[in-house]
Amino acid sequence: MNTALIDKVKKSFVNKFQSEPLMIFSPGRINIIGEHTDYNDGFVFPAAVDKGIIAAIQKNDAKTSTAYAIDMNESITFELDKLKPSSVGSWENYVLGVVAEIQNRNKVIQNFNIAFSGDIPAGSGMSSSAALENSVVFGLNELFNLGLSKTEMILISQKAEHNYVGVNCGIMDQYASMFGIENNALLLDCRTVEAKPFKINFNEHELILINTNVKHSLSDSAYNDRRSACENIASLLGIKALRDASEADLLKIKAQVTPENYQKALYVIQENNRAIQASQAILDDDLEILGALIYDSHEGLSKQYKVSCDELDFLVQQAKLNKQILGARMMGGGFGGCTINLIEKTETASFKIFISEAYKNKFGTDCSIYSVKLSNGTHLIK
Ligand code: GAF
Repeated sequence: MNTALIDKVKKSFVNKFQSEPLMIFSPGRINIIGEHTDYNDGFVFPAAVDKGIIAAIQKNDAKTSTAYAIDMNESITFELDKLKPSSVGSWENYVLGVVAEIQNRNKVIQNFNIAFSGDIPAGSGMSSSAALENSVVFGLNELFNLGLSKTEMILISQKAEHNYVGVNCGIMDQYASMFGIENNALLLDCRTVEAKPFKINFNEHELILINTNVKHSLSDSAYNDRRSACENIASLLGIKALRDASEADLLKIKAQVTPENYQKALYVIQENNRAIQASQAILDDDLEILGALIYDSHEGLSKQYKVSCDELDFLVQQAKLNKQILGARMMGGGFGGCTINLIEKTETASFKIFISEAYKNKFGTDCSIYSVKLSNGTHLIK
């Protein structure tokens, strides 16, 4: 864990609030495969990583609560019985939304202070937002002995995202961040909200992330639009969610939907199958197949689901030209953020140099490259 970051957050909290806080680590996540399947009740294959949010939290005796975003040097003070969403796009909604959703469940909290910082870049597609939400709900659960289970906590985080942030997200990010297991990825069934852990050791290969460092606007509304398109097609099919449909079912209603929405639903059905096939490939130790599924996932996200962008497509095209990279795809909601790459370890150093230069030449800006370790979920730092 990032001990320098823990020290920084603790010191900032003590300086600002003059009390000893509880310290929480809440990780970001990667996702091996299964993108935009979670809100279709499907399968996803994420893992918590060793980067995330560090939060310091403690009760106070004041009549208000304060949240301090250390990196932005911004704080907000609010009254617990007068909560409302802040402006769109603001970090404040991740905190306020969680507090409001806890109270909506008739759980009683008193005033508190929280300070936080993180080491995942916002917009990288590694879900700093779910990490922050989980750190708040986890911290408040500890402070006020709310007796919430981890599953209740992630449902609160998700509702905060829906009602305060305005993104109708699925449950993948909050689940992976809360329930992560060191060295494991989690094959999560988003209908039952239960996961099977898979120990990940790719031997001569590893996963690396390449961040485009772009986040195109409209991504939140495009996300919500896609979710409603999927739900509309599911109701046309008379099923609860697209997870229950086969390609043959979809074909029967082809004439009743636009070609664009047909492709989107087809993508979801295919991606859901790919997530299950990927878990089998990992069990079989067949990284060639896993890699091919990952490339196919990107193709679908880009051409059928249309949530990629030039920068992500470029990174994946370049990866495809390199035989030592078995698979690459965009990760997360899309329109920017990272690609995830399954690469031979001996190739990583030279590919980093190559792709950094190629990306700079093409877009005039830098990409960033990260290695990540698969980590445990949200927990107290002792
Ligand atoms: C975002 C959402 F928050 C997730 O729920 C998921 O839908 C993902 O995009 C796409 O797979 O991270």
